[in-house]
This record gives sequence, C-alpha cells and structure tokens, in this order.
Amino acid sequence: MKAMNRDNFDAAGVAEELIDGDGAIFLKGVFDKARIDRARELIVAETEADRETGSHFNQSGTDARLQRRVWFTRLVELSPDIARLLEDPMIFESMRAFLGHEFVMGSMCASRTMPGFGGQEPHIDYPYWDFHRARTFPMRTNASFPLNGQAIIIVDPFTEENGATALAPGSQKVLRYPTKDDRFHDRSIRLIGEPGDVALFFGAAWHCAMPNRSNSGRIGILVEFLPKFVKPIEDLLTGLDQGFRDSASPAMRQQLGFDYPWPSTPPHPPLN
Ligand SMILES: O=C(O)CCC(=O)C(=O)O
Ligand SMILES: [Fe+2]
Repeated sequence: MKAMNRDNFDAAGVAEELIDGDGAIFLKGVFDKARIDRARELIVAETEADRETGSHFNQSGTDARLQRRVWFTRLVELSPDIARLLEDPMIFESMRAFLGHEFVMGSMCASRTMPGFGGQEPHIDYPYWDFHRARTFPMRTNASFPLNGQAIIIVDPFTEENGATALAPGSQKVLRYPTKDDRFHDRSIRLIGEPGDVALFFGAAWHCAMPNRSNSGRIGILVEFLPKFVKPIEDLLTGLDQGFRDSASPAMRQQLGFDYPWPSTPPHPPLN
C-alpha cells in the first residue's frame, strides 16, 4: 500500500490511488504524538464502562460491547481539538480532490476495540453498507465515482495482534458486498500504523476491524466523508456545543454541511 507524508503529499495522487489503485493509502505522521496522546487519554476514560455504544458489523452480541464508540457531539464535549483533527490540510485536500470541493463529514467516532473482540464481518461502508440489498439502489450503481471516503486516525499503534483493519486492495473497483466466496482473508492486507498516522480509503473497498488478541485496547478515530448531496448517517448537529458551532472554521462549517443546507434552494441563479 502506498504512503505519503507532508513533504511529498499530493492530493490528486491520493484521489487516484483511492479510486484506481489499492483503494487505500497511508498519510504518515499527520499529527504529533502529544496531540494524539491527549485525545487518547480522554477516549480511554470515556470507554472504560462496559456498555453498548452503537457499533455495527459485529459478528456477535458480546462483540458489540467490546467495540466501544464515542460519537461526534460527545467528542466535541470532551475536547473540540479532537473534532478539529478534521481540519488538517492533508485530510481536507485529499477529500476535496476525491469527493468534490464541498464534501461533508457524515460521521466521526472514536472506536476502541477491547481485548477479546472477535472482529467485524468484511463489509463496505455507508452509503453502500446495505449493498447486499443491491435492488434498493439505483440501477447500474457502480464505483466509477465515489460516494464515500473513510479516514482512520490511528491513536493506539495498529498491529496484527490488536486487530489493525484488514482491507482487500483493488476490491473497490467492482462494487459488490463481499461474500464468503470472495475469500476476503486470503487477499486482504492490514493497515499497520503508528499514532498520528492516518489511513484513507474508499469505503467501497472490502474491509473490517480484525480480532483484538492483545491485552490492551485498540483506539482509532473513524471518519466518514461524503459528497455534499449524500445524507450523513450521524446526527452531527443536535446537541452540538453552541460555542463550537459558532466558532467553527470554514473547513469545519463545510464538513458540518452548513454550506449545503436542507431544505434548500439552488445555490446559484440559473444560467441565462
Ligand atoms: O475499526 C476498524 O478497524 C474498522 C471499522 C469499520 O470499518 C467500520 O466500523 O465500518
Ligand atoms: Fe467499515
């Protein structure tokens, strides 16, 4: 899998790799360790309790309790700086190139898989997450243009042992929900990375969180990006801290959907 850092970063190159290449790329050393450590401490404290926090693609009821999630408005309450990781220019410019200049964020959660977590089923992400019911999508829906971009901000080191995400390179090219016959585990690679690295991928690529066989948690911050016209899965605005909302930067306002409100009128006068 390809990787870039701030010195050789090229947004068009990222977008090309996501659609025509492996479907995934690593951005190395995006965030410094101190900033990630501060986020980590808050997320660890928040996920100590054994309760179900709305995870999905799990293979058993026990796993749902071992994949603990902290959702966007709560992350903002814990620390606006965690939400502001989304403003990083490498992530922002990559998604502008990939999903259009007015792309939005559809979901952001910290996900901590606990020791003993069994791993997710191989899947594709929203809006394709129920593509096993392909008939509920428009005819000829395919992956010739993207309706999703994913980021995993790595908080704990992602290792084979603790369940680093598995992903099948190139699988994004044929839009299909993976089945047992696809032998996902024979053809997947692992997203091994260090705190502060960011894995970007096209959610049409088959992937899943893997079993956590270590004796500590594995935290990643999972972000879903969407073109401006796709409905986000998470309610990002109800209960969102008013101060955060009022002081949001242009990059944050765009990602919260303020540049493309609903209900709406056409944003530009019709051409004569
Ligand atoms: O946590 C991971 O490694 C991947 C999570 C994921 O793919 C999902 O929840 O959709
Ligand atoms: Fe996923």
